[in-house]
Amino acid sequence: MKITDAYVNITSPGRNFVTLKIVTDEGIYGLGDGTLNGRELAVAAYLTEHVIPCLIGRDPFQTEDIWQYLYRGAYWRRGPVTMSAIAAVDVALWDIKGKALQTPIYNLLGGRSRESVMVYCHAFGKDVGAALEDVAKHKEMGYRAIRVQSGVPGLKSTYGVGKVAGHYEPAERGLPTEYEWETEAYLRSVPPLFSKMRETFGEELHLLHDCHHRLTPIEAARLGKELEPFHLFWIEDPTPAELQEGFRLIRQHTTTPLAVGEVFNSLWDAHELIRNQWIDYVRATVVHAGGLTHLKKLADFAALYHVKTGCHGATDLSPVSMAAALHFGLAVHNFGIQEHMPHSEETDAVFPHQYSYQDGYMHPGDKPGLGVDLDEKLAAHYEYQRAYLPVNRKQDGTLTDW
Ligand code: GCO
Ligand code: MG
Repeated sequence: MKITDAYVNITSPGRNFVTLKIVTDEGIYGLGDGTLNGRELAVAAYLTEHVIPCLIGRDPFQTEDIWQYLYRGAYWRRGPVTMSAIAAVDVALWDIKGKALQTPIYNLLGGRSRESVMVYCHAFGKDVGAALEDVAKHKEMGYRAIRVQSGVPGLKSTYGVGKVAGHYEPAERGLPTEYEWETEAYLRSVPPLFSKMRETFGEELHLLHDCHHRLTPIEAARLGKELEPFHLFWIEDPTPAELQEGFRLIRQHTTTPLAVGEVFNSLWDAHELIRNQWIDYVRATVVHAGGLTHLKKLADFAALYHVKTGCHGATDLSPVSMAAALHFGLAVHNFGIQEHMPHSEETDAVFPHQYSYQDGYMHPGDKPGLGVDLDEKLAAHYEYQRAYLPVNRKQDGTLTDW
């Protein structure tokens, strides 16, 4: 089998998505997601200008060699743009392989290690009362694991809390929105939020929380310690992770489990974190960390150190990525949990898919390959619209991490 053509599709059914389609001489094609929120066109250009010309004529079964060719062969390694582009190629090739062999991708990754994968959803509210209501609603929908975010008294906006109830999409069209941040107010607000959650919902429900890179290690250590009585499943991205050693300090002070890595591009971003057992869950995803070929290596490395997967799954990861994540989650032994932020109806219509949700669990479906398609006619109705993630400033105007 040979690759005869490949092209990038850019569509915006409510939000932007970049999809790579690779076509073969046997008529089988594969899809890969290359969406990088707020920087979509950089990946699209990387693919069109620099990657696609090197793919034509290659054997799509050579996922390892093609991965190495694009990674080592570029000389310039890693980074979100490069690794998302490599991921788009890699996943499209696994899709082709699955279709050609007439088997779902999970069978090519080791087969089923479980019946289905536990997912967590997002609940939020402008205050504790509203967050409680939203958690109750999601519990009713069968979710066994719920991430909870609430507004911070004194701040006009914060990460994870939508302007309207029930809908949160951080990227906005137009230029970046500016958010406001005050660490002390935030640190005071989180323990009472989770105290109320446990008081209301008991111990069985898994509760998660995303700090979204906003704390220093010692602040994160304080938060983790104060949350210990409420037995969280994890706190996520407590501090920016460029300095992997920062996690040593957090770890020395708290038994609250730590998750990190939605912005990681490769195993090297998590190497020290895993090797030193400073984290419990690694959140690197198929799309931003080089595809299934690389993420499988990362997961296998993490398994040696009791670190489980907890892959990113926000709406900026297209249904193509969601399907890949579910095949991966069904297969890898050290799967922990998968994030599930359902897409809009428009997005689901553009990407018809086999995966399904039931009672807090998801399954990728048993169709050969990924089990996702791209309706190119429908996609053409939704033209790309420039959009950005917000930026964040402290109350004195200093730019800080969003
Ligand atoms: C999450 C993430 C997202 C990111 C978003 C950025 O845990 O789901 O933090 O909400 O902010 O994916 O593109
Ligand atoms: Mg997050």
